[in-house]
Amino acid sequence: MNAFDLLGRISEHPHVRWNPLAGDWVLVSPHRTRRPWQGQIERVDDEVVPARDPACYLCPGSSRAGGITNPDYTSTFVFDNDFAALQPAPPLAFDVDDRHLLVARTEPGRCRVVCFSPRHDLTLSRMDVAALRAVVDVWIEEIETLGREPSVEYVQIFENRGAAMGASNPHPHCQIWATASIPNEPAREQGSLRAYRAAHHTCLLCDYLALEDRSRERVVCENDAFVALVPFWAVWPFETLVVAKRHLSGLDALATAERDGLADVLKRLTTRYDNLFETSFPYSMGFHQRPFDRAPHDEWHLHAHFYPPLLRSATVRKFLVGFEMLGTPQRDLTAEQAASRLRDAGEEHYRDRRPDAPRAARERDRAHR
Ligand code: H2U
Ligand code: ZN
Repeated sequence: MNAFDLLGRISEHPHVRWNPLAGDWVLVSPHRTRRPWQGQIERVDDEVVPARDPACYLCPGSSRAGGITNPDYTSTFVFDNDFAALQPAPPLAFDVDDRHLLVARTEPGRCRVVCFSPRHDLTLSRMDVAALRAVVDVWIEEIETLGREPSVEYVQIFENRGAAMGASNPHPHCQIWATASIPNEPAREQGSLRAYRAAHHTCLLCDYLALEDRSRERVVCENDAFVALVPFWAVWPFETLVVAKRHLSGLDALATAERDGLADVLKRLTTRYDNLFETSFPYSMGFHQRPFDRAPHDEWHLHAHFYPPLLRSATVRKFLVGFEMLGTPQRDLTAEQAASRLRDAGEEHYRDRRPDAPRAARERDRAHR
């Protein structure tokens, strides 16, 4: 039996799947899903968030820590994190290695905060595509500026959305951390991408996209520039990978139409996420791309990971604990089932569809468009 037919038959049985990017395994236990997925999906009304919150330190005109006042911005707004985890010039520079057991060095870096919108109550899913495109442009400007700094080797853009993922504030924003070395996750991926290229003379993600394009089982949505899919090796229940269709090493290599394509796919995917449990869907997301060490890095293929914690409803989340902390991450729902549910979730936002959506929120949304 060929691999394609075999893969179609494994979905009923416990098995492990290989993650070729991270270089590790995930345990899939699909027989356990018959139980939860026949249950009713709970609907939880979103809390009504005001369009502007005087207590929010990200809103236009607000005061931040240290007494700085935000400008009256009308689109995006970027600033240096007042509580930065990294400093550009740490006071003590050191590099120690005691028998390869006690190893440490200073890590200079910069931390930035990007507000996506002056509106306190929006999310990527509720912003229009033109506003999302402005966010894409800011990301590119930031990586270009930070990537030029001699001490910067990697620029990590990430968004923690929702209290479930530890976001401190509902105001739509992300963070950018520029570091002097490559963080663990992109470093692992770089090793995998390089090894694959050396062995096959092709790109791991280009080859993977071709397989997914043929089967269509795990594709959620796409446009000319990007595909959003549930990776075969997904760990989080509704984890997705947003992959550039063209072999590009970073956001800064996106052509104009591809930048539009990124804004479009982000809007559509986050809308599907919100629709899944009719809630403002929490997640951590971020881009992986080449480091800024001035080497060409042809092995890199631009992509974003979305890691949402929700499993069964707006109130039931997945915990990576027990066997998953000490052994291997495990999932019940298969990647194929998750992709099918995200396809079914549709791209008309539930708040536009649902007559009982909070009235104030509806009116504000209308005023915004
Ligand atoms: P998170 O919600 O992802 O934590 O992002 C908010 C960031 O905003 C957080 O990193 C910063 C915090 O350090 N912040 C400021 O820079 N200035 C402030 O006045 C409050 C919060
Ligand atoms: Zn705000």
